[in-house]
Amino acid sequence: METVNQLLDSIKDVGRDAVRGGYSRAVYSTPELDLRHWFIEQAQQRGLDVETDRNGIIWAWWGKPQDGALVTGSHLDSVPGGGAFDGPLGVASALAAVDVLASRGVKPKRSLAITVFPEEEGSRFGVACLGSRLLTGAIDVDKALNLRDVDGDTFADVARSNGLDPRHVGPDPKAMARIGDFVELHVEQGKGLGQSGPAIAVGSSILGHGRWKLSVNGQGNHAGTTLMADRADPMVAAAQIVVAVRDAAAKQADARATVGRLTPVPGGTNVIASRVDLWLDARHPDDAVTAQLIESIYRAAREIAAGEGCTVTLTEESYSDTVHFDPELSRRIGELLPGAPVLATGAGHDAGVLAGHVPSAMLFVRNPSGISHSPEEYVADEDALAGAVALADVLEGLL
Ligand code: HGY
Ligand code: MN
Ligand code: MN
Ligand code: MN
Repeated sequence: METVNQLLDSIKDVGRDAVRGGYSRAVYSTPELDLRHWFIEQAQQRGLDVETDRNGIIWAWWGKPQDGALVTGSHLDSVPGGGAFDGPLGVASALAAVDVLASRGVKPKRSLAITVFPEEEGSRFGVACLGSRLLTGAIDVDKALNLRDVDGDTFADVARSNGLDPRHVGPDPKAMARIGDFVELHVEQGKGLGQSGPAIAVGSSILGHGRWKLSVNGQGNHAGTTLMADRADPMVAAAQIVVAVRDAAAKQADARATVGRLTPVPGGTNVIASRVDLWLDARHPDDAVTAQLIESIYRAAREIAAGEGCTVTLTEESYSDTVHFDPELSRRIGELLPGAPVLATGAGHDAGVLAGHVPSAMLFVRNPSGISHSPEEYVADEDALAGAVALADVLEGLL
């Protein structure tokens, strides 16, 4: 059986993005479907029984599907131009951990399942952790089915063309009952583990985080015939709003706010845009502070837009409160990984969505630079191996 590094190496060419660098593996795109097939093959090679549930979550079972099982897993979709480890490290480590448990002759007292969640990044339909939100009922099903990708395809259409029945998408108490404990291993996103010392940390909490869309409406017009004094140019307002977002977050200790995506409509070089859509990602440990931050950003945006003869609207796309992982499960994991530091994370995860419903915990594997959502994301081979063994130790201790 391959090691975690060999497993990752076997998918290193799937979904490479020649333009952005890194990987672009949007949910239900060809690369992500190829990775799903890779996972299913690897699981079946290990004698795991594989099923895909009504929300497109893949479950690979060691032992018969049962309530109260031990579940580990992550995701295979990526952000555009993402790194090689965000998601796949957790999935590959789970496969490698099953090999370690088998080589140790472990006889599980309860079944173990490896899960792969769809649309963890929300890169295609705009809502992060869409699969686990559907599973737990954390998103309105109609809202989910009507989410659209950049081509205008709805999640319902794309789900249907990938074998799901939109009429059955949504909360799945039967599947939830199968999760006795959930543990997700993930590449560290940030610099908590540093360059030396333990390579594996135990997660404590996930920062509250949300996504909002700001639409600046102006007057579309001709770039050559419209005098500067006669313009209501939403791009000029949008540029100032991006800076206002940075300024508002800089005033709040521990706040983060980013405009990672900005789309002028119609988007012609010789056209004054009629509208500019900006997508805001804002995060803070205190949900009330995040709410205030959004209010101050929206106030500033309205003033800026008015100054440019434009208007602006704000809509919330998704929000997740700050989440604390299960203290008892995390304590047991800490005992199984003596000396492992405990780290909070600023990144959202399916483990965070599940944490409101079942005992859920996370392990983080060192990423020396802390850079993630970038082709520069990195895990050294020896740290990836240590992560897979740590996951095996934790699973053995919990089985
Ligand atoms: O955006 C996040 O925090 C996660 O990587 N989906
Ligand atoms: Mn991830
Ligand atoms: Mn991510
Ligand atoms: Mn499409």
